[in-house]
Parts: sequence; C-alpha cells; structure tokens
Amino acid sequence: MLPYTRRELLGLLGSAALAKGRSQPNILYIMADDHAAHAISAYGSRINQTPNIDRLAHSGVRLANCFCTNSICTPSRAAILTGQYSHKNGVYTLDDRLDPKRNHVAKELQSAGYQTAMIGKWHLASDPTGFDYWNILPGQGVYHDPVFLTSVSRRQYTGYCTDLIGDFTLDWLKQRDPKKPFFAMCHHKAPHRPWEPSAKYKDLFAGRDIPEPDNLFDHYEGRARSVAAVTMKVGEDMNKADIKRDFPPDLKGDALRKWAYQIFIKDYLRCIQSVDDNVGRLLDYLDAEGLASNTIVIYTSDQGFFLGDHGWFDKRLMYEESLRMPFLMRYPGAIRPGTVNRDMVLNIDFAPMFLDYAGVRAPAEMQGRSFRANLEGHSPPDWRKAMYYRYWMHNTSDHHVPAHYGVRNDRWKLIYYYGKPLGMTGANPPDTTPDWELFDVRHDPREMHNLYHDPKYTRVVAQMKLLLDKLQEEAGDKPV
Ligand SMILES: [Ca+2]
Repeated sequence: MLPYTRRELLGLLGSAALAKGRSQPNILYIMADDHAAHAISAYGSRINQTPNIDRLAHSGVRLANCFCTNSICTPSRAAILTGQYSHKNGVYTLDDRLDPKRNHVAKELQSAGYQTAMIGKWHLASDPTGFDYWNILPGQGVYHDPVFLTSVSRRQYTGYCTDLIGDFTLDWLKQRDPKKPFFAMCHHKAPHRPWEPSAKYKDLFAGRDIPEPDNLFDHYEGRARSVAAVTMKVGEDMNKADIKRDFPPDLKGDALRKWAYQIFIKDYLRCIQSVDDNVGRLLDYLDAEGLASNTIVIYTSDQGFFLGDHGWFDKRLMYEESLRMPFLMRYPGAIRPGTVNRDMVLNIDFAPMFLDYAGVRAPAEMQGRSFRANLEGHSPPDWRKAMYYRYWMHNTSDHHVPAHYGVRNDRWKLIYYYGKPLGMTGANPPDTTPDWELFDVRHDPREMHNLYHDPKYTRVVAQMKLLLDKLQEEAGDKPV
C-alpha cells in the first residue's frame, strides 16, 4: 500500500509544481451583466442556444446552485472582487463606490506574480486598482459606438460593445508577457437593459414566438404587499427605450404583458448571442495558442434576471431567478468534463477559489470560502447548507423593490422585507409595510405560494428565523 491516496499524491505533486513556479494557472474570468442561467442552453434553456458558453459545461463543471449575496450590479461586483458581503466591503447600493484602497483578489494575484487586466463594464465608481491594465466603460456604458476609459485616455470606438470587449481582451492577451501567469476579467455590458442587439442578430427569432414562462401572468396573490407593488412588470413598467417602438394604446394588463414579453425577450436573447460569439473567440484563441490546458476559464453573470418570470424583468429580489448566477468553469486536468456540482456556492467564494488555484492563502477578511475541492469532485463534508442574502436599496424610484434579507437552504427560503431605507446613500424613500415570505423551494421552485401566514408552517418559520439569526451573525451583519 502507498502511504498516500491517489488524490493526496496528486495534491503533493501539484504543490511541488506550484512551489517551482511552473503551474500557476492563467485565469480568464468572463462575466456578463444580467445573464440569467435559464437563458443558457447548458442550464436547460427553453428559449435559446448558447453553443460557446456550453463548451465550458461540456469540458468542465456547471454549478447548479450558485447564488449572489446582493442581486444588483455594483454590489455583486464588489462582493466578487473582495470576497465580502456588502456590509463588510461598503458597497451596498448602485450609488456606492469601491474604495480604491480596499484589498481584493486582483491585488492579491498581482502580488503573487500575475499580470492583471480588467476589460469592459466595471461599474464601481472609482478607477480600478490592482490591475496592470484596464479599459472600461464609464458607468453602464452604451451598446453602440461606446466610449472606453483607460488610466490615461478616454476614447470613443466605432462598433458594437460586446465585440469591442472581445477585441480588447484578445489584444491584451496577445501582448502579455508569456512568462508570467495572467488574470483577465472580461466583463460584458450585455445583456443589460435596454437590450440593444448587434446588426448581426437584429433578425434572430424573427417570425416566431419565444415560449412564455408558466407564471408570466402572475398577479402576486399571497405574496408580500411590497413585492406585489414592485414596478418591474414586463410591458406596464417598461419604457419606449426598452420596447423601441410606440406602445399600442389599446393594450392593457395581461395582453400588454404578452405583447411586450416577445419584444423584450427577443432583444435580450439577441444580445446574449453576441456574448456567446465572443466567448467562442476567446476559447478559440486559447486553443490556437496552446493555452487551454493551463488556463482556468469561467463564465458567469453578476446576478440572475427575471425573464418574464412572475411577469417581471430585472433582478434585486431574493427570488430564485434573480438570486441564481450561472457559473461554468473549465480547467482541464483538474476538473472532470461534464461535471455538475450542486453545492451552494456564493459570489463571495470566487475570490478565495482563484487564490487557492494560484497558491495564495486567502486574506482573513475574505468571508467566502474556496470551492476548489467541490469543483474537483471532493466537496468538504462541512460545506455550507444554507446562505444569507441582503438587498439594501429600499424602494428607490426605478423599481420600488423593498430592502430585505433572508436565508435559503435546500428546502426553504425565508425573506424579511423590513420596510426601511437602512444603509442607503443619497436617498430618502418612504418606508413600506414590513412583511415576511416563506417558500418551499423544493416543491414550489417558482415561488408562487407564500406559506408564511399558514399556521401549518409555524414550526418551519421558527426554525428558519433561528437560521436567519445565526447566519446573519456569522456574516457579521445585524438584524433591523
Ligand atoms: Ca447586473
């Protein structure tokens, strides 16, 4: 008998290789903006095909339960970089900026010898730090002929934003120092609102209907009053920039929702098709240069999105479609092709995982945990069984989503809408009525039945409240 198991031996060999500086892997992190998992064919999409993104699922791992900790652009990006919840990294809302002095994963990788780049949508208000090169959109940026900012220039380009971000990422990869590992963050603007496709895909899906979600005509019976009141209904809460034509004056209610859904979802999916093309360009480059075997490639999104689910567009709520992030990762040799992992992984875990692969110890202030072992088929027995979530932007003008926090395990989700604008910057919106929701996510994954007020679930509610208290305290957050 060998004194080591095969896995331990491989681990030792891997450590030895790292110690000799041979195999710090390259990391290519591709992130879209608002790309819901259920618009990726590897996730079983009923509405589109994403052949290039699917290449990562076929040759690597697909996470089935990857969740964000605050489902909105700027805070999720900060959580990914810092490995911290919003209440720790100070980026609670769209109006907050990432303190440039704050430590994050790119700074750690840079110190460990990586060359680092940030290309595309940054959306953290301050200029990027920790990157040798950055070329970013100002704020949200625009789809057509966008302006990009570097540390020394501001320049408008002719072309389509998604293709330009692909071009700039390839340009940077081509001029990098091949003797040093790289960490490149390629952040697409697409498929964020207002969903403007490229000319190449403007007629995709013409002449056919996209299947509707089964709860497109949800009228929110039994749900929290402040949830029923959110203004993100397809059709009713859209504007002319979303629809790109006049609203038919005779259409109201469900008929308007049905009409607007087709227009919205087609443009959304057309935007995704360009993202998929550009994922393919990067994968082809890695193949052609012989870099595929020593490069970790990730595809994810800063959060999920409602695709007409519950009749909504947008995100923010702790509901499944918004909470869930797609996450696909390829690393040949370490991750078995076609793996599906069902562990609960959070966006604050990404930074510790990258550092783990780079042979860097995650700094103590990072709250996430590396899921390298999970990806490689050896989930630790003490891996988390539940997660804590908090959305801070209370009842602001655009979508009137109430601030809330909650917990989710593999069976139940408890959400508390506390009704106050706590932790908000620069706004003073009115309070809303506090309310609770409890969902059985195993038997009611579409979250149509709020069980909180049903006396049959009193015990479940009590248990989930204890879990909420526990996870909130562990995350270093405080109850309202
Ligand atoms: Ca987003």
